[in-house]
Amino acid sequence: MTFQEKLDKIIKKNKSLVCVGLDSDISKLSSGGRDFPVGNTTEQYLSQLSFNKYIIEETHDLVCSYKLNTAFYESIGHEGVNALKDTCDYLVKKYPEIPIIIDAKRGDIGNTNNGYVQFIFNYLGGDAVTVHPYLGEEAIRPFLDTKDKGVIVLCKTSNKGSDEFQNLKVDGTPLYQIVAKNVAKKWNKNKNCMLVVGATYPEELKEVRKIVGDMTLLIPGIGAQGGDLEATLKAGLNSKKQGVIINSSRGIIFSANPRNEAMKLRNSINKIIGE
Ligand code: NUP
Repeated sequence: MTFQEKLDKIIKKNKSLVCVGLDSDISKLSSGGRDFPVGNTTEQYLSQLSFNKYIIEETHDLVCSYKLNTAFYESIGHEGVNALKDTCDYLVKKYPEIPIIIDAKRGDIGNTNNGYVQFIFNYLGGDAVTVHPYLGEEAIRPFLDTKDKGVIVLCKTSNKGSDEFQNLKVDGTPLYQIVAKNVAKKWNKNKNCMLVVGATYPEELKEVRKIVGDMTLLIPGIGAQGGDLEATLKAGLNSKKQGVIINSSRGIIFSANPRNEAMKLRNSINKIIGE
């Protein structure tokens, strides 16, 4: 099954376009003195794995995917990398129908990318990965050639400074639009490409949507980064009123009630789509 097929299935089953970001920053897990229910007990001081299990159990029927940003695991060394792997194993075993996006923002020369492919898809069992486009299609080939896996290319990122390069004009066209065009028209031979566009840039999102047709877009920036949900959906939905994966990490996982937050986001999206 391809990433897109897996995604389409779970969107239908859970009626959700919400991707919960398991950005389980260790410094936030051990503070606050909050109790998290874990199995039949409660724990105050959590490992990344037990926190992730808690979030997954609270939200698995409300999401279309989970996104793990490797930074939050790599930052603490082997314990974190083990937690990343164990969380993926937990999802693969318990909720194999839910796609796992590894937000690793990789991209090197082709030979080196083979190593990333091995780690992210074969070792971790991820279904999709985020990559930088800067080295070009030829270098990204090892990712693109994994036909069943999703390759999500950074196009217009949500951060304040993303204009510096991404909006530079090349022969009159902003660079992010050239990325969108090349990925949609040239890189997507295996129909496994997607793009990242931040919810903080609805105007640019609208332009990207025009260029890429119905392609799926991963959209972070809702929640903690303040992106406007309605403007995002208006600009980002495709002709089938789908084609977006709306990510929220901190806004859900570190809220007082992650299940309620995930449900609120799912329902708000569905309400706007239904209008
Ligand atoms: O443009 C991007 N913006 C962004 O926030 C591309 C990303 N991959 N992300 C990631 O999405 C970011 O690194 C983090 O993992 C998540 C957003 O988290 P939050 O702001 O919802 O907590």
